Amino acid sequence: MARLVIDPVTRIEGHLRVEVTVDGGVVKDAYSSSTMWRGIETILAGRDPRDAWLFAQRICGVCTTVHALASVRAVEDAVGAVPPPNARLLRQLIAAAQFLHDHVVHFYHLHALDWIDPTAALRADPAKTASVAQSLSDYPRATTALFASVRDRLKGFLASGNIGPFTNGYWGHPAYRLPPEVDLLAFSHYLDALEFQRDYVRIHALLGGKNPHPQTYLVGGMASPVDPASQDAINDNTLQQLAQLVQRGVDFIEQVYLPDLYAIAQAYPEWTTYGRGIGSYLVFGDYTPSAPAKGQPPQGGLFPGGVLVDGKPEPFVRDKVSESAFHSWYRYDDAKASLPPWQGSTTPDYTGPQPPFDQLDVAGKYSWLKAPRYDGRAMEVGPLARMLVGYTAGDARIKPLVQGALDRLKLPASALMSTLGRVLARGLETQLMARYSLELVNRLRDNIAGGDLTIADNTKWDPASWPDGKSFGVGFHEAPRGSLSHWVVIEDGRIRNYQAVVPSTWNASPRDDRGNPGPYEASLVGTPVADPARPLEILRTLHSFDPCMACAAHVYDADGEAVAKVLVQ
Ligand code: NFE
Ligand code: MG
Repeated sequence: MARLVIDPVTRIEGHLRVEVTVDGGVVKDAYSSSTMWRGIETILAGRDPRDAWLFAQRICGVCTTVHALASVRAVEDAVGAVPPPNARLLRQLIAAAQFLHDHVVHFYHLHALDWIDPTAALRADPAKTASVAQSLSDYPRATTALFASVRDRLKGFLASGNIGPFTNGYWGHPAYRLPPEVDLLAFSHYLDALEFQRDYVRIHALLGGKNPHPQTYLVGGMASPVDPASQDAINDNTLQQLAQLVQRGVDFIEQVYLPDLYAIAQAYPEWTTYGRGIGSYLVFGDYTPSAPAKGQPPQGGLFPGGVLVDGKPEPFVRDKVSESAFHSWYRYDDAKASLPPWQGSTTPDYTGPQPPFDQLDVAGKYSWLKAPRYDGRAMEVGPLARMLVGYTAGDARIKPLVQGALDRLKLPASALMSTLGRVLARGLETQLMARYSLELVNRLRDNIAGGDLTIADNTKWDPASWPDGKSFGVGFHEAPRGSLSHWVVIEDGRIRNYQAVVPSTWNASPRDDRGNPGPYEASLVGTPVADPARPLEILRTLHSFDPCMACAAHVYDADGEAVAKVLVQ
């Protein structure tokens, strides 16, 4: 029995540590710990609720914009402001751009190197690579000369000894199994994806002034005027640029991302049997034309809301959400309580060992993440949850999309509940979002052309117009990593309590007061580990969730120290 510690888990955002026990080459038990805390919830207490989104948005620089959106929605829900159609469309367009950008960054820059070995790509034949590429898609950058030049660049880069994010990769690990030509093809697309992601966020510059952290939100609507004829507003020229960028997104997803995803999926069929996880899924629902009802998530949108408990569909019920801090470094008055977010508290209470240390006390508190629960259960949120809930509900867009992918890979639907299923679901919903973005541009154009230039409901700007006494608001959003909610309590024009329940908190959650594990913890059990000093397989499953512990400066240790520590017990 070996205890394996991976700290930091790299190629993610923020600080994640996992401790696993490995026996007979298989993970028997796992503990997930976030080793950082930033305290935005406590920073928000006492502030003007109209400013909250500016602070909340700084929770993360990778899932930029999503916390601004959840925050304005929460405050609008509390004070009764209803954003008009243009504002709702602009917000969806900004969020959709984020969604596409984030998933492309994840697939190529945060996860692909778990499946492709760039050192093996050096053995590829550029002419064969070109014919593989041309057999997979119509993407024009697929010539022998291009792949020869990429291979030479890669060779020079690896020989330079200064290989940045590629340092300490587990290159040559027996779990890498792609043909060298597919390694070279995917690596070439890794480079193309850098350019794509840089260009695609121009949508945020056009609609939000900048990226990360677009600046045009407003409680009640948006602060960016729309006027087809004005140079100082979102105008016809902006709409044309948006349409071009969005079309580029559709092309990149369909010609590059999805073909690469299928090529990887076909090479690693056993990864549809590992990484199942908790087996229950939660989706709030989002991307809908209408404004949400008071205290409820957006209904009837691109992503239908719902819950799957051990395969059984149920409607989402808001008041079943709570957070336990039994194994988390926070103090609750009643340590065993699981608190609904409006009654939640954030009082830090670090009781862990002082560094340097070998192991966390996993019988006690061991993470800066609380344990969100739905009706007392851990739930997986994110792409797989969205695709499974939509598929099970027979959603008109999601069902055929998922069925088509399953048929193509000759897989049963149950195979989706796996490491590779999570990666596949992310690719499929990226395609869905790319096509939906085209619709959004058209709807915005039509709405403006019809003469509606309203961008905000200003009737609830003045705190004198807000409800007397305490008011409660919740803002739901389906962020790239999953279901996000911000919960606010307002009194006398000030924030009395602010709680964010974030996708990675659901997925990376520690155990709760009843000892039930979170999704990362459950998903690692049963994962094979061929070489405990190079736990590539554990990274595959963890990265399939796209972990984010929150945005923080994070340095990969180029000497390899403390990246893996194996204790034999
Ligand atoms: Ni910082 Fe995020 C997304 C949110 S998950 S990446 O998507 O909310 O913690
Ligand atoms: Mg929180």
